[in-house]
Amino acid sequence: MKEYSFKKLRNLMLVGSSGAGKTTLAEQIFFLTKSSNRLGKIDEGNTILDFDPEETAKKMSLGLAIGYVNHKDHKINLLDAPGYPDFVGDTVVALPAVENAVVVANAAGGFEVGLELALEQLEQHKKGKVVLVNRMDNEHADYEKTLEAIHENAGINPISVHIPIGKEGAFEGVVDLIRQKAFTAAGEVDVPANMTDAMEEARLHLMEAVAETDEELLNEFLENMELSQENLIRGLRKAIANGEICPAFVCSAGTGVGVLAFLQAVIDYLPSPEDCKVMELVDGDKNKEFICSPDGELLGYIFKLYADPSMGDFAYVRMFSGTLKTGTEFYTPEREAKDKAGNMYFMLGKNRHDCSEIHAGEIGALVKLKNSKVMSSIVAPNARHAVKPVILPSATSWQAIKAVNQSDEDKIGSSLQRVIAEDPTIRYDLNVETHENVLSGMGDQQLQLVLKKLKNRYKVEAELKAPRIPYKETITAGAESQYRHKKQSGGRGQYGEVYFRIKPTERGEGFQFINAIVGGVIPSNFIPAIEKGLVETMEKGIIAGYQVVDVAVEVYYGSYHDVDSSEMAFKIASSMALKEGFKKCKPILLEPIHNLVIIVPNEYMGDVMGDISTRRGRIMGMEQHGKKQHLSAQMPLAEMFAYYPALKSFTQGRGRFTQEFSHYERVPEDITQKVVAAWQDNDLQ
Ligand SMILES: Nc1nc2c(ncn2[C@@H]2O[C@H](COP(=O)(O)OP(=O)(O)O)[C@@H](O)[C@H]2O)c(=O)[nH]1
Ligand SMILES: [Mg+2]
Repeated sequence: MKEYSFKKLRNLMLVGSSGAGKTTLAEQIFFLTKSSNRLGKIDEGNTILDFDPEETAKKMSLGLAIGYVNHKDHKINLLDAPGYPDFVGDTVVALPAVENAVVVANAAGGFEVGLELALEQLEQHKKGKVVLVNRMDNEHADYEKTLEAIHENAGINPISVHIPIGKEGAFEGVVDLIRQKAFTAAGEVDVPANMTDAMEEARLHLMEAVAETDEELLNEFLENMELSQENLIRGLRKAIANGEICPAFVCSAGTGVGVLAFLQAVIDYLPSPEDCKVMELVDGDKNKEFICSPDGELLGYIFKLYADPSMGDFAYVRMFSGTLKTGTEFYTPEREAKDKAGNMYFMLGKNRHDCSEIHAGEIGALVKLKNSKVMSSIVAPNARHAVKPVILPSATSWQAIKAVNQSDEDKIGSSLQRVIAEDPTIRYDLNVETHENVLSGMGDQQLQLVLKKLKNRYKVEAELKAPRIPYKETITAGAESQYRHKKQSGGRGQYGEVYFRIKPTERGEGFQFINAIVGGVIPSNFIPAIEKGLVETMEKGIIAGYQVVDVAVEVYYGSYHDVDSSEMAFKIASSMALKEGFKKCKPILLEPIHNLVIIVPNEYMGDVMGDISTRRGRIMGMEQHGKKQHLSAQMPLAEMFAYYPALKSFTQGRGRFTQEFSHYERVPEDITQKVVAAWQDNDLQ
């Protein structure tokens, strides 16, 4: 297996709207570089990267796929990220694995939602950012307009390095502004005469942009009104690697025009692992610098898990430093565990090519890891540092999940764990208050896909339904209560009597138990049973079946019987006294309130704000960010379960939000009555 030096490697991730042509582009790259001898088509369901049955059925990518090509003595690894917003987690998690994010934009698509989302994800990405305008052969394709839309809406200013020759059906090549050559079906040729003015103008613009990133270059430019070819290339490479210039290219993945020219630019101008070998790692709560080198200390990162039903889990790994060999032992700090590399592969979609080593700078896959999961770092056995953790987006969709057939209930948990291990934005938790298993994630498509994978891979049928709200019960007034539990007919009797003072506590204090028994009216060995009776009753709920919180109960008097008293008798008395007393204490329900930050383009603000108030939400503040508002709001969880589809529908898909739990608050009277009535009608009692 050939070992590539850092300078001969390029790692790219294709991001952008679903339908922009990322998978088609990868396919065309495989074909043009002869990695594959047939051009796969999305519409025919035979591409190398969209191989999952769900993907070929839907004709769209649902998960990150990887491939690579050998081209002109270089190896180019390609990560194809799904563009649909529900699957954004794959992009976020895999970004640390590449030096370059290639934003693929549809030349005929305007400023698409998925494009906007991809650009948002890249805001944090300090490394190379590239725009590739695709589908230039489509009707209404417009290169300049597409770049302008990106500039206007996202505040990124893409600078052309290639410009198109012709458009739509007549798109036949690109002019390379640096080489001052054209690339067409005939290969590298002279620039057509009618393009020379456009080339000169665009080349000057490119020089100016490069000059602005470096003082020496700026002086040279101001003096000569141009840069030497050598300084232009050196300056451009550095500016791209530092994220100071976002270069723009143009192609048609469908026809292949411009694709090889783009690959040439990838080799010539885009950063390699050599340009990014200084990494910042975390070590405990400190940051530390780490220099990657092919023969240095081990450092890698698992950016994707693919659960193959027959082969087991494939962990896609990016090595930054050192060499991973079959048998290499390593440590994964995120899991605080050791692991060992077994068989390893270079992946081209679902096709795998055995390899015995994955070198620094490379991307490959491992199978049968014991402890490592997605987002695990791979470090030397005695090291404790880790790749900087990514920040996952918070959930926007929730569904309760249960097996269709009761008999699958046991199996569902383990199968689900395997399916969702592929996507760290999905969580599966037992809600102890509502006794439901809740699946949360980034959207309905994503959660539906979980069901399909469960069925196809593990033969488990599950269904989703709206989750119950984890209300809590509490009181607003104090009261006294008393209960005597007495059964003295036949056999051994039962006897216990308690007197309680019940009162509300501050919000969030939970449960307070006060033992104020004096003079042994209740022997001290029964006191724990009284407390236990309270705790168990409060767990089960009293008025609507939800946990009771923020209540103090003082036991101040009672009586016992020498023979008939028992722990059980006192527990029952305690439970009954609480139930009776609680109802006198003006009980209410509390509901979870979440903090939301809603991001919407200005033009939708009116609708979004109106909707928030119909959902019993409160607006807490707003901030202008470019052409968007960041709206802070609080909203009851009950209203949030269905919020994302609604927000998308009246913002043309452009609204987004993040959320986190804030606090519990009183439920309005009318809703409380409904919840209480529903519980009383129900067999949950
Ligand atoms: N005419 C034309 N169609 C394209 C081009 N690139 C992709 N397509 C089509 O656009 C659709 C979506 O492409 P796909 O590669 O799945 O987009 P992705 O979601 O970004 O991966 C498919 O029907 C492709 O055949 C292109 O350059 N020209
Ligand atoms: Mg795709």
